[in-house]
Amino acid sequence: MKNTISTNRFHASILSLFVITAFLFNSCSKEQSKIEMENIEETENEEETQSEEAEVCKIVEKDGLLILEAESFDLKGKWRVVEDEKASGGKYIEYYGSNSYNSQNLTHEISIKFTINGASKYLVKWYMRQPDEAEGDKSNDVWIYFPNNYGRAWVNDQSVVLEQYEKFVSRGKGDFAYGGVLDLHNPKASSWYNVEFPAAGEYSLKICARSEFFQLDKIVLSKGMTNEVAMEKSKSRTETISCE
Ligand SMILES: [Ca+2]
Repeated sequence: MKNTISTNRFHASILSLFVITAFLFNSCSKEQSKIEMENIEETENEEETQSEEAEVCKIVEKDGLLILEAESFDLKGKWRVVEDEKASGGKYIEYYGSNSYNSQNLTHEISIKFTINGASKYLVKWYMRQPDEAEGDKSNDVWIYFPNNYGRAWVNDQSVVLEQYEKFVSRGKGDFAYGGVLDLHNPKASSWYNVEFPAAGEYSLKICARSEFFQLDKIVLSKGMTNEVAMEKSKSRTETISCE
């Protein structure tokens, strides 16, 4: 009889253990399934985010013109965007810091990235403006540089590789004026600004502030046309953005 009770208790214990194990296993499975579902949802969300992030937009050339709106530059220091219906894209940028005539103050260095389709040479011009109250050649220049030395000047009948920031200058009031030449100091020379890209790819342009209250509307890189045609064609054109 005693043995029977013990046996029954033993069976009951085994049964209890089985029920508890089954319950725990079931709970764990549910918890595991929940975690797996959450993981799947997270993965799906990540994939959605990635496909949204996958669209990359680039500033590209169109009809021989690569236009860089000044307001698309990554601004740093005392540069600000100003809205103006006279400006291309309805905006220009203005430098409101101090003059920096002898060297570059990198606090006010700004840059922009763009994409070139193949090896090519461009003429570099801009649309700029001086404030109405600016005297003579005040507020009319910047420091300019294409990183990796793609810029070229023409000095003493020779092509010169531009390895550092150089002064770029022109004049204009009222409407934004097309123009821009290099004002080199060693040796002293004035030159048009060309840039030669060796292959298709992404490049950048850097500008550093030189004169207070200078206003920049857009940069124009042209190829396969005269300067006059580039001026005419670029007047009403804004930058071309390609997203894929
Ligand atoms: Ca503009």
